[in-house]
Amino acid sequence: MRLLHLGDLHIGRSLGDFDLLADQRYILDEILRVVREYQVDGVLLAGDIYDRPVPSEGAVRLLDYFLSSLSELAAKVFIISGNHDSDERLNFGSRFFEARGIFIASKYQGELYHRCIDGVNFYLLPFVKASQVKHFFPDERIESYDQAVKVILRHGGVQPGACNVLVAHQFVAGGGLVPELAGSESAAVQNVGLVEQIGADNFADFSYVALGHIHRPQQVGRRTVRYAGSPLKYSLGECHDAKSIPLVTIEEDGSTEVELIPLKPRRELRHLTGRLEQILAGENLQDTDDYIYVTLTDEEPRDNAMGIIQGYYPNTVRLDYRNSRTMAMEREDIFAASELRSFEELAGDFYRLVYGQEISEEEMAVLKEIGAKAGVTDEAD
Ligand SMILES: [Mn+2]
Repeated sequence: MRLLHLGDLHIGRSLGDFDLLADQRYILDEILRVVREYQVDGVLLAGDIYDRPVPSEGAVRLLDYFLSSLSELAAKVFIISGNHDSDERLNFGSRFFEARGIFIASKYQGELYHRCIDGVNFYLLPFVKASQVKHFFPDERIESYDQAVKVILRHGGVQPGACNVLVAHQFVAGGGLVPELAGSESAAVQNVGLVEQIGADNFADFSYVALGHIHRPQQVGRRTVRYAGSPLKYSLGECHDAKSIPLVTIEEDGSTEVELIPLKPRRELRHLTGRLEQILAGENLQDTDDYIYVTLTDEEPRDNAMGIIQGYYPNTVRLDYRNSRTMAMEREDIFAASELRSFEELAGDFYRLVYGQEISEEEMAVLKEIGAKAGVTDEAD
């Protein structure tokens, strides 16, 4: 059986002020081409289907187009919800869609979703938090996400030695290694704590584990436990990443091959650094339709720099400066002299840095109260 693993489509996402729907339509057409060319039997969608719980009309239309096209190609589709999806909305029509080979598990309700198709067991685990799972197993000790997933799998009826595939949307760390983030994941993912991490050791009984949540394509521990990554670059941090989708071939004995199919976007995402004249010099102008982040190294701010650059690169997303002034600001670590400064001064500096204005007396009072409770202010404060 041949499966294609996709994660984190985030349909409806934008890049700065630019709507990415046309780029997403393009990349989904590329994926449909792969499905056709390799005669893919099933497509695994590992959560964060939409970018938002309430997707735009255009986003709904695009997912409708993608699912209808997959159905016409007779590919089965397995969908779970991610933390960006609304479980109720994604569940719409799921009982009808099943008759057409589209399987949706958007909400964990005490039982691991399981379907056996052509001898392969598909287990679909939508995004879960420990607190949600606890509710179904009052007698089990569930304090971390790892314990939650262990309990779900233990009660899930997974048969060791059978041909098992799991689709999940969680933060999985393998053998002490934490996955590399792409930078476009939500803040909650970027600040994930130990409590939210799940060990890859949970997956010993699975031939393949299709993960979503992290946007950089990578394996976790072994080759057959993977994050597909988002199919498009959704942040500057990804501009040097190579996007791909895993094509997974599972033999009857459960042995698994993974081949990464490279994805080419409609427009690349690039980062240009230099003085305004260098960036716009004729010999440097190329692929002007790409999405561009610009870092100007000019010492003085340039009038209407964004407007000028967009005259050449209409899809310029963002502009910032890197010169002796910005570097001096970076060097000036406000905590460097923290020993010599009061809590009030440090808090005031931090507030100014983040909000660009002075902290109010009320806010300072609240901060000092919290500081005192946490034991970071001295008695005099
Ligand atoms: Mn995501």
